[in-house]
Amino acid sequence: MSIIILKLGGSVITKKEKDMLADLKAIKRIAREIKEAFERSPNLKLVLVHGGGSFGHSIAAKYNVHLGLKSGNQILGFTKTVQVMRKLNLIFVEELQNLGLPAIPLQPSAISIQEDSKLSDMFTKTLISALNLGCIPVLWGDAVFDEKQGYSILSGDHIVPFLARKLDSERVIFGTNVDGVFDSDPNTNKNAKLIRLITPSNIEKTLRNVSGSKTTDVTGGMRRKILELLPLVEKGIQVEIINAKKEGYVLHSLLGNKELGTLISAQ
Ligand code: IP8
Repeated sequence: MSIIILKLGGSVITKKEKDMLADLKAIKRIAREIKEAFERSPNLKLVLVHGGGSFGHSIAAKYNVHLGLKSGNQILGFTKTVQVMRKLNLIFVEELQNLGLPAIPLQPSAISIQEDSKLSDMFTKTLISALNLGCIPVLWGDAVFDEKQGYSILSGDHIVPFLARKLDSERVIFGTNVDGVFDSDPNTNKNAKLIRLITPSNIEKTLRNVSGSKTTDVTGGMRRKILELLPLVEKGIQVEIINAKKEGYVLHSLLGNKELGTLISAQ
């Protein structure tokens, strides 16, 4: 069975109105949905990746971690960013384990290296061993070592395409706080329509209207996400963007329903 990579956005598992506030209710519900997905589909092979939300992004922005090392006293900011992301991961993994799911954290900053903010390598043998053992590897957007800049931010959105290629996965699912990709900004246009299917033929028109993130987000937003997913789609990997804030969406998406949000596909 093919591996599914599910990214849960920071906006889904944290509350953005305050620094370092986990959305425990959402985390517990998503953990229950993942548990049910495994009960109903025991051969599921799942890799989880989560974002930074109000944990990683605010501290990274405070210390300009995304710009790399400019002066010595910023190194503390780098290490603090790693640490707050470990805290968020701890909360998430604990909830998964509480339900009996063998989730295992794999700290991206310990297994990855970047070059000019671009992920150049990740040691994935541990991840593959974890999957073969029946574990659920959990990775996250992190501050990581960078051969050019000293350190930089590795977004969970970058981890997903890297792993999808390396693990030969067929499906990647982005659980976000919006229903999918819209033809215009739904925050300002109440007639904005959800685009159900994006293919290489309508991608350019779609991107013209898709905006970036409105909150403190040092790694981009929807536009960048879609752009980075294109090469994956061209390789035949199906990408889905769903609203993970909506009850049951993570469950049904994991069980194979591809009509919950926006599907980006080669055909
Ligand atoms: O929320 C960024 O990860 P993302 C993580 O997946 C940090 O883009 C440390 C800002």
